[in-house]
Amino acid sequence: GKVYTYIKREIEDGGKLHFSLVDPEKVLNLEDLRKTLRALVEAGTNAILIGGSLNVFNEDVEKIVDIVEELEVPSILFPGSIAGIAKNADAIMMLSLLNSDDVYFIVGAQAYAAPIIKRLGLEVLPTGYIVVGEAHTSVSIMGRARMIPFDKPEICAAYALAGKYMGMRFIYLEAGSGAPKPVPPEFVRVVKKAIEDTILIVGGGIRSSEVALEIANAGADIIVTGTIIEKDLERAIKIISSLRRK
Ligand code: 1GP
Repeated sequence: GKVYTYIKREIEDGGKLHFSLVDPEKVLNLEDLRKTLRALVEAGTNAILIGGSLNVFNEDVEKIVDIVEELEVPSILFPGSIAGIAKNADAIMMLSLLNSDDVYFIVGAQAYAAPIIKRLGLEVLPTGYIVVGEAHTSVSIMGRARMIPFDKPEICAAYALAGKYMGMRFIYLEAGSGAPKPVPPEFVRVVKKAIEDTILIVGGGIRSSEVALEIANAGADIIVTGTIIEKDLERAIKIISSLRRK
C-alpha cells in the first residue's frame, strides 16, 4: 500500500516520524482545525491520525478526513470502534488490542469492520496495539486492557513479539491519551530490542520535545501526540521540529 510504503521509506532514510492525532470528540470548529493541521504539516508532521475512544460518529470523522485531503500528508483512521471508519481516508490502522481481556477488542470489532474496509477499499495497516502503564485512561477502561506496568517491559515485549510473529507490521505502545506519564524510554528500548525492524509507534502523555526525543532515541520509529496539539500548538510544533532534525 501507498501509506505503508511511504512510512517505511521515511524510516529507512533514518528519520523519526511524527503523527498528529485528532480526536473528533474534541473538534469544536472545522475552520480552526484546518489552520491547526496546516501549521502541523508545515512543521513536518508525517500523517494525521483520526480517532478516539468515545463519542466518535462516522460523519464527523469524514469531515475531518476531508480537511486532511487538502494537505500533503496521509489521513489514517485510528478507530476506537467501528464508528471510526470513514470512506474517504487514505488508510486505516487495523488495531488489535493485544492485552485486552475481552476478545471483542482483539478480533471481534475487527470482524465487524473487515468487510466494510474491503468494500471501501481502504489501505490497511496491521497494528498490534498494547496499552501500557497503570493510568486509568479512556482506552484502558473502554478496551478492558490488562494493564502492563512500566516496571514490566519484558511482558510488553512478549506481547509485541507475539504481534510481530502473527504478522503485524506495526506495534503501538499506548500510555493512553492525556496519560499522566508517557512510556519510559527504557520500556521502549526493551520492546524495540524484541521486535527489531517492526515499526514501533509510541504515544500517550508526550508533551515536550525532550521526552519525545528520548522515546525516539530509545527506539520508537513514530511518535504520536494529540492532547498537546489542542492545549499548546507551539509546543507541539517544537516536538515535531526536534524530531525532524533527527
Ligand atoms: C493517544 O497516543 C495518543 O492515542 C496520544 O496521546 O493525547 O496524550 O498525546 P496524547
